[in-house]
Amino acid sequence: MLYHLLYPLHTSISVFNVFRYISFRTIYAGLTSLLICFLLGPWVIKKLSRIQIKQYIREDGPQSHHKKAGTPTMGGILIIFSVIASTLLWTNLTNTYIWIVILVTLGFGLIGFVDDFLMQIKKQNKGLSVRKKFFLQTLLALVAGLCICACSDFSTRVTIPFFKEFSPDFGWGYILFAAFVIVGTSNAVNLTDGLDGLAIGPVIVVAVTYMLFAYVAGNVKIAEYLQINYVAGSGEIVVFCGALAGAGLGFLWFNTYPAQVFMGDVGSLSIGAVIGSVAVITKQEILLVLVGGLFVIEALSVIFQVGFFKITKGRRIFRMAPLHHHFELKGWPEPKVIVRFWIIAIILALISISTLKLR
Ligand code: 57M
Repeated sequence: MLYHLLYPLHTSISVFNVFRYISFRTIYAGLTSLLICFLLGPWVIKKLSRIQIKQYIREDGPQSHHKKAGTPTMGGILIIFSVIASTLLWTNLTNTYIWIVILVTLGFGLIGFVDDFLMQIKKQNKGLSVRKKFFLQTLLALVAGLCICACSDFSTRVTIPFFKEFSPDFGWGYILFAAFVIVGTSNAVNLTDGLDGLAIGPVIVVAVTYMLFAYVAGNVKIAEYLQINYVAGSGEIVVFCGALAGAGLGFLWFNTYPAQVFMGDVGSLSIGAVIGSVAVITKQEILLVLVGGLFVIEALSVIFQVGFFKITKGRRIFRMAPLHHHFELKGWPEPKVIVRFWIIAIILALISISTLKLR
């Protein structure tokens, strides 16, 4: 909105020319969402506590989690609100990709909201059934994939990291592929969100990394120089990633150990899905496996644990899945698991960025 209101004034007041720059708008989008979280955070937490939106803790979980009972959840509402408000203020609203990421955030947020809400009604740690949740996620992700593919000039070629020339064209299959990326990331972030700040830390890292990828993909000269797929209009996604990173930092202020609030499914499902969408739009879809490698590791630990448990009728690879519980049960204090996982997320992001050159 600010872009549309103030940039046109640059012909008479030259200082408004800064609104043209993606870098300027990204910084202020980040600061705006951060400020919204800081200002509204205490009020939202108080409100959630007052209306009894409190986390139910599983009996079978690590002992250390029982003291977390009663922590307000659904703090994701704060993240979604600040990201969207900041995006509306600082992006070019004629950009279709911006509306797609807004709709994905709201749509997946709604699924998470219903899930969290049902948990509150049932007064136990179970919301929507896995089947229903998966169906709704897939439906929405297919719509998002279709909208992305319908954008003019959007290529259905997939970028293969480390290969300059090889970029297979998935054609209509790209919609299914995009939906897979979006649903997979949504669930992987959800699984990771089991310790204070564990998910939101890597979300910030991933948002900052995709800021760079979106900038590169949206700039015809740099894209050509680095020989990566150019995506016209993806530059605005940089501003969105800035808003996401800022909201992540603002939320972390309250979610850091010992957490005053959890994000709930409303937060984890929507943030995960929008990260998947950003990866698709910037055409760094497969690289997300590395950028968001921590989420992948957590999801794989569950897949292997459940698979092994079923095949061997009761034996386990890890003390408990997802992986963060394994280290907790080994006796690592919670902050140690969290910070070490963050360090891994940063290392993976740095390696991913190096692929821009390593090709
Ligand atoms: C939800 N939710 C947290 C909070 C957060 C298939 C199976 C592996 C699924 C998995 C599962 O349900 N995962 C997704 C994870 C829960 O947090 C809430 O959920 C939201 C995110 N969706 O925002 O509202 C608990 O996590 C802790 N927490 C924090 N700090 C935070 O900032 O401490 C969350 C955020 C909270 C709080 O304790 O209550 C969750 O873990 O439930 N299931 C599991 O993760 C379970 N694993 C399991 O059953 N493993 C089995 C195998 C065979 C599948 C095994 O290894 O034997 C564990 N979950 C819990 N306890 N809580 C089991 C033990």
